[in-house]
Amino acid sequence: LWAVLASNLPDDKSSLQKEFVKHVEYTLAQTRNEATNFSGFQALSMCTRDRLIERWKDTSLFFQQNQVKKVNYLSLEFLLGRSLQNGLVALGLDGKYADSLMELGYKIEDLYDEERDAGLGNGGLGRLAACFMDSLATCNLPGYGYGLRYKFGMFYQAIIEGEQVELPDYWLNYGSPWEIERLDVTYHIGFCGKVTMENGRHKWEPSEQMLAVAYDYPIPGFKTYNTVSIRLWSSKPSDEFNLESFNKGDYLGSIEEKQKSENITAVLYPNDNTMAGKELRLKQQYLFVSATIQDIISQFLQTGKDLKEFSNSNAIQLNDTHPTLGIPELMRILMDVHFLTWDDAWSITTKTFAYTNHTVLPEALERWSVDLLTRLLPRHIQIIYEINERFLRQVEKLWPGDMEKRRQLSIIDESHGRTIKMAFLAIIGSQAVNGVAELHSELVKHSVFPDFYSMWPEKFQNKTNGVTPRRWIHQANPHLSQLFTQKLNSSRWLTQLDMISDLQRFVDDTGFQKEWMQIKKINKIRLAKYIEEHCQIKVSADILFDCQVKRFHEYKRQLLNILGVIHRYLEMKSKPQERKYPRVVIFAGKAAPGYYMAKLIIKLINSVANVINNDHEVNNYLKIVFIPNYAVSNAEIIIPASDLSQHISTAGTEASGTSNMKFSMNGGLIIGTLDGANIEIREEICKENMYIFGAQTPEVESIKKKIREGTFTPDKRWVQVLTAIKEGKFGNVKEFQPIIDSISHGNDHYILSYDFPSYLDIQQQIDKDYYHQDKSIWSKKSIMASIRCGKFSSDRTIREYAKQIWDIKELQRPGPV
Ligand code: DL6
Repeated sequence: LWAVLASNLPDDKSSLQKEFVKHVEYTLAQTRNEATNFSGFQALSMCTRDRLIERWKDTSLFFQQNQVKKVNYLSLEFLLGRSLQNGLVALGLDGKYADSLMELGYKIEDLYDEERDAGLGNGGLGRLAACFMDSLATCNLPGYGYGLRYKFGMFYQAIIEGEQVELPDYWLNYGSPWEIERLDVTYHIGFCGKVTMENGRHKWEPSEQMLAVAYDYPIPGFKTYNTVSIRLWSSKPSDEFNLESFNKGDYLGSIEEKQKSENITAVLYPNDNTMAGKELRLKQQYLFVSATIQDIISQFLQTGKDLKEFSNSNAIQLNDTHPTLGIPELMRILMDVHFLTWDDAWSITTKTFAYTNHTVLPEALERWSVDLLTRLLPRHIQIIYEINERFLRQVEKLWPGDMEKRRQLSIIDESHGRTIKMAFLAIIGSQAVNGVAELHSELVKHSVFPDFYSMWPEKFQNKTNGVTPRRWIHQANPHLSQLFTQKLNSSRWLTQLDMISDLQRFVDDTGFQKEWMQIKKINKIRLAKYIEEHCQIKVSADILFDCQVKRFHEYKRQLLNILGVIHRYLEMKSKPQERKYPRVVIFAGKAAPGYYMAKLIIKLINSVANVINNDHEVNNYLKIVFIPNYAVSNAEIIIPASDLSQHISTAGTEASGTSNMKFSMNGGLIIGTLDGANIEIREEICKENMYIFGAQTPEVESIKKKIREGTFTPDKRWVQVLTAIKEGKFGNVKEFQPIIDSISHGNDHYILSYDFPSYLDIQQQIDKDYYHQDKSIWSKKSIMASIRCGKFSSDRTIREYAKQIWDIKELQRPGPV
């Protein structure tokens, strides 16, 4: 009877409408007259969720029954964006629901627009995790995501008088239709207290206790029944704790304590490529890994297998070092709770974990103070010391008597206060370490961790990033998706992106080129409308759209871009004949709230925009737009509309970049340095279809030295631009002095002054190509940039991880029976 009752939901029009109305009337308790677009969104989401839950439960059961090895992807960030359209597309019901709801008076796009982004991440690292979950599901790979359910996601960025203002993102204000609260899945998390010995074993008695509660988010695969999930933890006071305080008669005190524990998962730290070093962040990290490891072990034990088999059933991937405490936590549980020996526990641990490095910037490499760790996690610090001691014995064998090596390789850094180097712990405790693009992985081996590489060359790998074509082409650029499907006579390209290279046969076809550019125009009109609504600036869709949208960081060099804009402006002002290549330069991105220089660069951009956009002599030829609150949902509008996008980091600083892949797939040409994945994109799409400039990685150090020593003479165009700022042409000179200082007097750490001339030269070439009377020149480049990007699907990346790191196999749950 149960099987019949629980059988699959029908999807004829009348059933879809009934389900929808049922959710409006009963779940939301609204009448037809009360229902707004927002309630329409909620009801449709719940219809979608019901169907996803069905698939997700079936998939989990199928994986369990088949006793497959699975990967557990641990990430403090998942930048999911919106889920409704994605869910409906995966179910193949987007079209059917659009028709069904039309009859009920709803336009499905309006409902999509009601959804708040789930912004549980800062930038590339968090969005990569979201793309990976999509690919795991689509490639039928057994994978589970684990993360934290922040109540406040990435802050909302407003621009007020040119400055970034941060506002809270209370994305759960109206609840999330996607989450399934699992009040039955909770784990105890301890902090502080003491460690005693009992029967020769360590016993940790924490003095602070709380609970982590699970919230599950289904993630559907595309063109497969498989549906995986992300389990996010939320902190909650533990019952014992409240009772104890209550018994002491301290009622209000106990409520305060309750709030303290709820605070742990309250907010996402808004730092990208820098670490905050706050106690609360360390507590987040530990709560996260402790709940996750307990959960993985508990599921494993349900299979009845011996813990020694653990690593045959589980791989654990660390998305950067943020979840590295998982290593001592697994050791602790294996030894102190399940009484395994050190050697057995260590053998399991080092076969299970793998670590992805996402940055070479020293300020982003995590270190935690030994004092703080000792106080919060007294048992873990013991385990870390022991790991370090045993590791240093290996170092001693390889470099006998070399105290300097011992100091350099120790997990404990004694140089400025005692700190734990989390990357060292991650490398020592993992079976594989990978970078995220070829150049980056080489730097990881040879510049960042050379001694570890010499000890364990076989551990080090490369896994070039990728992005999901379902969201970044099909959903964001429906016209392009249609064109691909029509010309390839199949939609299989959505799961085999390499197939789009077949379209190369159309590259010289003028009809195809026209259709291609028409699609670009439609997307530009959509973006122009968005800009008018959000920035009150009118832009023409007939001119070149040049975008730099990403987090604000000095190494990403938005400053180089705006200095280039100033140069363009000065030229147009002094030479009217230069007013011939119209362009709109679009910026978007957030700066970490405490990153003074990044925020000042945002201010400079807006000040320059203010001057140029109001200058009637030139503003038909040059406009600057700063789109506030860059997030996944507006990236889906910006990216398909770009003619040109800028990925101009100092060579050797950007680990990979992923928006470069998204722009290129959507036919936007790249102006970039030979950095991160730009290099591999160029290899794929050919050098004539990309605008490369600037110093290359091996030269950078000597250029920096010349700049420092004052032996480098900057180009005169550079001097002119700086002079214009110093003369106050773009607002308060004093205000922008720190920016000037950061790139003058030998201070130019990111070598902007060196790269500036080649940047301007290549920009001139771009103007000529874009506005060439032979329009096919640009169209061909745009087509090639897109159709040669098959490699950059996250399906390719995830299959490489599956095979070369996790050793997991595809397993597809057959459709409904
Ligand atoms: O791997 C994803 C993404 C890369 O594409 C970017 O190049 C890189 O900057 C970013 N790294 C971080 C590092 N954060 N921490 N820690 O976000 O990763």
